Amino acid sequence: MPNLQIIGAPQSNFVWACRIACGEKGVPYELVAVFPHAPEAEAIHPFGKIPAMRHGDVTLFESRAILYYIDHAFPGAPLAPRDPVGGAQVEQWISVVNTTIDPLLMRQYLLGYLFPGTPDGSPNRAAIDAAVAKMEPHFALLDRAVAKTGYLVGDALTVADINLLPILFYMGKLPESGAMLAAKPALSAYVARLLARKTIADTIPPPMPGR
Ligand SMILES: N[C@@H](CCC(=O)N[C@@H](CS)C(=O)NCC(=O)O)C(=O)O
Repeated sequence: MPNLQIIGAPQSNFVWACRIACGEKGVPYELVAVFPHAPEAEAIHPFGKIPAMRHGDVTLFESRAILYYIDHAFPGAPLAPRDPVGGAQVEQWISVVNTTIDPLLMRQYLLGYLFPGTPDGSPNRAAIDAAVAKMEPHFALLDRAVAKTGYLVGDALTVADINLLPILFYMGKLPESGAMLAAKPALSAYVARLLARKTIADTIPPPMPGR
């Protein structure tokens, strides 16, 4: 079987999660660093989004599916509990992050800074301020969730943490979200501890080109 390819720019939180999972499982991979809607992404993802994945004849789109494949197709310590309750709790956290937290924190707030769509390229204050007004409960929820064990599920790293950490990394870099994160001791400690983990420290994304 040829090496697995993760297709997508390293700045994408979803691409980064897939790369961390490869690192944790010891799976060699090639990063095909392309932006959304590049031919390599369009060839696999029906909407041209990133990440996509290719492993021999296996192609996949959607980070959740790619994380599942990496965890289940290769030997090594599981990245999610295999019992129904633990496994369901991992799915619960991935689902709420991907359907509720990512849309607010990344798509609305972060992109309000990075891709503001304003005539002069200045931050899109309307989008940012509207997001900021709703963000605190998200940080409070996550702070409570990791307070007990230092992980979202059980007492070990799972794909739920791998899926969340890239978002929190970006939140630490912007003023309003950085202040909210700093005000949450358990969540701040969680981010600092995970960022020091080799598979994560080794794959910290470069800045967006031109920013
Ligand atoms: N639900 C998808 C979301 C992927 C996604 O939104 N990727 C972004 C980059 S972080 C993208 O490709 N955006 C381009 C677009 O939405 O057209 C997943 O989990 O893989």
